[in-house]
Amino acid sequence: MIKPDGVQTRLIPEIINRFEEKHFSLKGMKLMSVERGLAEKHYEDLSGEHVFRRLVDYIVSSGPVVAMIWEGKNVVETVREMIGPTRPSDCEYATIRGEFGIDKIRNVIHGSDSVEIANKEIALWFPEGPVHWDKKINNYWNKF
Ligand code: DAT
Ligand code: MG
Repeated sequence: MIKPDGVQTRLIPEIINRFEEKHFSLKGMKLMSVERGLAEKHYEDLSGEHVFRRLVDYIVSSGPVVAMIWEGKNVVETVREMIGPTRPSDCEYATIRGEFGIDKIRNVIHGSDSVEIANKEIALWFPEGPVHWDKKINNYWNKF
C-alpha cells in the first residue's frame, strides 16, 4: 500500500516501476481514501502501541493511498527487502524508504510481513478479490 506521503510526493509510478522490473504481476490496484475502521483493522496488531492512534490518524486524514496486490516468486520477502526498514534513516542501501521516506510514520509504503498476512490484508482491502489474468491472453502474447 502506497501511503499518503508516497502518493503526495508523486511516487506512484516509481514504485510500480520497481515491482514491474522484478516481473511481479499486478493483481489489484486502487486509489482510495481510507476509512477509520479499515485503518484500525489493518494496524490492529499495533493497537496496544503508543503509536497506534497517530498512525491511524495519519492514514485516515493525510490523503488517499494506493492499495495493490502483487504476485510472484518470493514476492513478500523481496518487496520487504526493496522497501527497507521501518525507519528510513536505518536503511543502509538503496531502498524505497531509504531513498524517499521522511520519517517513521511517513515512510512511503506498507508491505505485508508474510504470505499469511498478505492474504488477510488482501481480504481486508479487496473484498471483491484479486483480478485474474486470463490464461488465454498470456498464451496470445507469448506468441510474439
Ligand atoms: P513496517 O511498516 O516496517 O512493517 P511496523 O509494522 O512495525 O513497521 O509498523 C507499522 C507502521 O507503524 C510503520 O510503517 C510506521 C509506524 N510505526 C511503527 N513503530 C513506530 C514508532 N515507534 N514510532 C512511529 N511510528 C511507528
Ligand atoms: Mg508491518
